[in-house]
Amino acid sequence: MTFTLYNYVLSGNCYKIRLLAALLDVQYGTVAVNFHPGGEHRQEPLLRLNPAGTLPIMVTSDQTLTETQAMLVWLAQHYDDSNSWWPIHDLDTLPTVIQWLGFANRLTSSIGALRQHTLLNKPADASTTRAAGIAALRELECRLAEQSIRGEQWLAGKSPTVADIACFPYTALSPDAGIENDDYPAIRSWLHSVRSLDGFITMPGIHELHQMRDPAGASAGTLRDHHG
Ligand SMILES: N[C@@H](CCC(=O)N[C@@H](CS)C(=O)NCC(=O)O)C(=O)O
Repeated sequence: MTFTLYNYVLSGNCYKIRLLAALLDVQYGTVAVNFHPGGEHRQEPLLRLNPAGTLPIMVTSDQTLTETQAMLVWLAQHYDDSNSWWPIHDLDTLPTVIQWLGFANRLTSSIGALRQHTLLNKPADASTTRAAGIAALRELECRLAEQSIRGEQWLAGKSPTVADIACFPYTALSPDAGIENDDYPAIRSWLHSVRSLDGFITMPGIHELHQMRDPAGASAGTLRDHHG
């Protein structure tokens, strides 16, 4: 077995690992954790694996990882022979990748927290997390628009990296938190690029791209194609 993922199907962070594993065609074992309503991640025996009481947890043959972004790097290092997902030899791109891995934590603590508040009634300061989530989306939109002017469609460099996978789930899931992402064209185009990757898998709550409400409201409740 390559690794075991302690997994919750509705967790955006667990999904990052499932997604990159699917893109790299890696087989692995899962342990389903009753995150809600069971709260198993905050009890023994899981607390012994991760004292922080969070998911995902990845157990490999020689280590236990409890930070999602580190797990993405581990996966890419072990299973991406092209070294493009974690461009360890591209010293111009690597710092940018790390920058956006850090940014992914901001998406978790803003949109991720507000989504849990909205869907699972977890405590959160809704107006602060909402403002932080919108600020993060605006920042992401600026970056992706700049990249598009350079003729590049990914967060760092010319091909997708772990940074794109780290930032994808909570951006795509933002409507679950009550933050629409339709109004960000560069983000929409990037979401489409990620969804188009060979081997892409989805998760509940990630909406089909190109399906947007008619802005004029002419045909309320219907969806229309919006190819960008
Ligand atoms: N630092 C962790 C945080 C992950 C995280 O926040 N996970 C959420 C689920 S997506 C969690 O377990 N939250 C604990 C809780 O809400 O009880 C990482 O990035 O891997």
